[in-house]
Amino acid sequence: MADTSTYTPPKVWQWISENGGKFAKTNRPTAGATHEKELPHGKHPLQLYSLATPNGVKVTIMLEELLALGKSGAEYDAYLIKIGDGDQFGSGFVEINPNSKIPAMLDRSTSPPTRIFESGAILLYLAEKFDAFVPNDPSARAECMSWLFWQMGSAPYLGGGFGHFYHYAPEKLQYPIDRFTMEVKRQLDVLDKNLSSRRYLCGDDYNIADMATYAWYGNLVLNNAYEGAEFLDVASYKNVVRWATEIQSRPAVQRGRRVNKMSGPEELQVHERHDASDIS
Ligand SMILES: N[C@@H](CCC(=O)N[C@@H](CS)C(=O)NCC(=O)O)C(=O)O
Repeated sequence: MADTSTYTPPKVWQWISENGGKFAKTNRPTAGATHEKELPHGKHPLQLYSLATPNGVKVTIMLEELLALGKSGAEYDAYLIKIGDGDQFGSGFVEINPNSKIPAMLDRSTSPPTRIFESGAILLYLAEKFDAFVPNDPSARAECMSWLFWQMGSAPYLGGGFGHFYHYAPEKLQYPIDRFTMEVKRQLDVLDKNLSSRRYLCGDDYNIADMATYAWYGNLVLNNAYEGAEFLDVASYKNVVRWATEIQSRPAVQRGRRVNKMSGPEELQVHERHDASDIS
């Protein structure tokens, strides 16, 4: 039986800043900087300001894959943005991402420097800049863009929907848990059916759509995100598990997952990255 507790919305919504939820200290209904704070810069062309969440690791995986291909222009400095402490609302960060979310990047090899926010936009910017991990043929590129944008549109149902209500919310409510579990299982089935006849999301070649989707759905089926593996029966999506296992075994993926990491085994955490030797 569905949860029947009800809430009658007031005429005009009011912000209750301390609602006890996990993100109560950082979530707010307004945009813009809350404090002055300049961002640091290192010596490399690319400056990344991020954290090793699924949206963050997409970009560090791509940078490590580019470096593994020998693209030395992809050398980068990665700085930690502690979103739990509100670093995303500092004035320097808001200048490069007015949306106050990680990841954000600054390319200082252009004049003036180019700012890029939104993980999908960063992946595409890097793929185009280095002519790698995105197909050039128009039809193949369209397929890659379709899966990349599928990921960008779908993952908020997984993280903001399922993850939030199943794992983080202060109360377990059946209606939103059912709603988002059904959607996430449908998404896993979309991936599983596509991967039943393809090695990677778009066919034989690994590209930015795989990196982006692995960071969310690969992590979900292999690493038990939101402690939801059993609840979602992730093992039954066998093609997704096979695809994610192959991607996770790539050395560049292993390295990318460690950059800006603040949780898990301490020996795997690389809070800032300025040189290949930082990820030993
Ligand atoms: N669509 C954005 C989403 C980025 C996003 O939601 N980032 C989260 C961490 S995964 C964040 O910075 N949250 C901090 C906040 O909401 O204040 C992207 O893909 O870059």
